[in-house]
Amino acid sequence: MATVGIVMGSDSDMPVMSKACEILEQFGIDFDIRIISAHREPDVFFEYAKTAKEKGMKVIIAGAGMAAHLPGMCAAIFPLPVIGVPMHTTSLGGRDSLYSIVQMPSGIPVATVAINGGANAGLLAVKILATSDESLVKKLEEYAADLKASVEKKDEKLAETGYKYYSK
Ligand code: RP5
Repeated sequence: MATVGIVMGSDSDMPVMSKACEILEQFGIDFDIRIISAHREPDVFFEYAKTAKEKGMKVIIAGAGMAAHLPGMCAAIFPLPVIGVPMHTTSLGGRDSLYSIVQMPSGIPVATVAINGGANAGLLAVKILATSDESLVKKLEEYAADLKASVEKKDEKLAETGYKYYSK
């Protein structure tokens, strides 16, 4: 049984959605993935969204581009949190996807991340699950500490350039 469902409108979304997969793997969270087009196969989509909760999913991460209705329609049917990932598009730079996903009517929220924000979608799913799992909180704290250490490392390298370095 997967705790997180990852669904996307096309295989062209996979490079972005794979970032969410990587994060969930890193945190040891069970997930499954599907390509489902809400527009081109509404019956398949409806079955997916309708049965997700009984299959054990706690969060759905849905990525889509252009007239990106997949996340919003997931949120209309699935009673638990839905995270929307707007895809970058060549025609409108992903604003089309972003506006389609973020501008949900009152009562049906989708937690929308940045355009191409697959990694943050994964992290947000982890944070939602961490509200009832202390071991995930610990892993999130370690993740944050690693991020800090990586910035400090970059800062130290900068000091080696020979440019006047701002120090306290
Ligand atoms: C959306 O249309 C998909 O989510 C994808 O981002 C976009 C383009 O799909 P393809 O033309 O690559 O199948 O449904």
